[in-house]
Amino acid sequence: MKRREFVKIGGLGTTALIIDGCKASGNTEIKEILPIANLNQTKVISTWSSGLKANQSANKVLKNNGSALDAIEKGLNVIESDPENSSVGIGGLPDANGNVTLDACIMDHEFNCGSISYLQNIENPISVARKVMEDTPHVMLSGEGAYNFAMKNGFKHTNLLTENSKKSWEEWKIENNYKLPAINHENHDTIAMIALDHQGNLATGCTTSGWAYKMEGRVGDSPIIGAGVYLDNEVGAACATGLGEAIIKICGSHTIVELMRNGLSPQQACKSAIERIKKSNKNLKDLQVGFIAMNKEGEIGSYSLYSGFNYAYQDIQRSKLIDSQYDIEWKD
Ligand code: SD4
Repeated sequence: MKRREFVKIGGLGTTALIIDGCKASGNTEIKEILPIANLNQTKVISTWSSGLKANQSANKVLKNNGSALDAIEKGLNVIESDPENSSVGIGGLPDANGNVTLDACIMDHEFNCGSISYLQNIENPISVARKVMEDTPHVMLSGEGAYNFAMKNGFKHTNLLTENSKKSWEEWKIENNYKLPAINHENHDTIAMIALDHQGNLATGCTTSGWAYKMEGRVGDSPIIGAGVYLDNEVGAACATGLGEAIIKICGSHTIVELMRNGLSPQQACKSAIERIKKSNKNLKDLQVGFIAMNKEGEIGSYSLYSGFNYAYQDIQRSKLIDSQYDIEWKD
């Protein structure tokens, strides 16, 4: 890939967002051009197609001059409360013992961050993470402590295991004899989001029930600042989805922000992080990872190890699902 994706095409403040394709061969191709109004407008990106709905809610906040941080919380709340999404909040697939355990984190433009891990029975973990950030001297609360903190702060005890998720778990126990399913190209839909507000501030967050049928106590990348998300308001933000164990090993989101600091576009930085995923994992089979990133100028990018990853883009004019560029074509 030769150059960055965002170019000016006119003298009237009009710009074009060019999302270019990077195939494993290294060929560059222009995939599509989305005209947008100006560089300072608000925008939001989030992982997977469920991001379309989350972006809408985030965009409402941004349109009303709200902060990127509020947009992230409101956007992610929508998916956490949606029982149809099997990787997040209510309806999330449980661990091997049948307990839905949640990981989430949030970060603002001033390096403030909050996180919860192994939280159970709370519908909106991203809001608990925000409370940890704003109302405690800590960054991360976990397990029972996180639950007790949530209860003290007015969150409601909620059963997150829906009939559908319970049924899937029971079938898994019988059919797979407790063998963990791989996080591959199609079986995950954790939501991670980046928003840019009218003040030019970024925020990011991520929320998930993690790897379906994981070992009891397992925590993934999603609540780990630097792995699941990272943000430096002078540079940009990045976040991740996919196999948390692989993302943690390379501090995925932090790596991307540092690469952007060193001059790479969001797209180039995501691609480079996927190269590191390849280098740091001997067995790439059944290991999907996808990154999305946005820099301070509002340029966006994404890259995944395998085909099949997509992300939702929304600005004041349009909402769109974009197929991510990737390294390897998935073949069953
Ligand atoms: C995890 N990264 O717990 C999460 C899973 C994920 O879409 O992203 N699923 O490892």
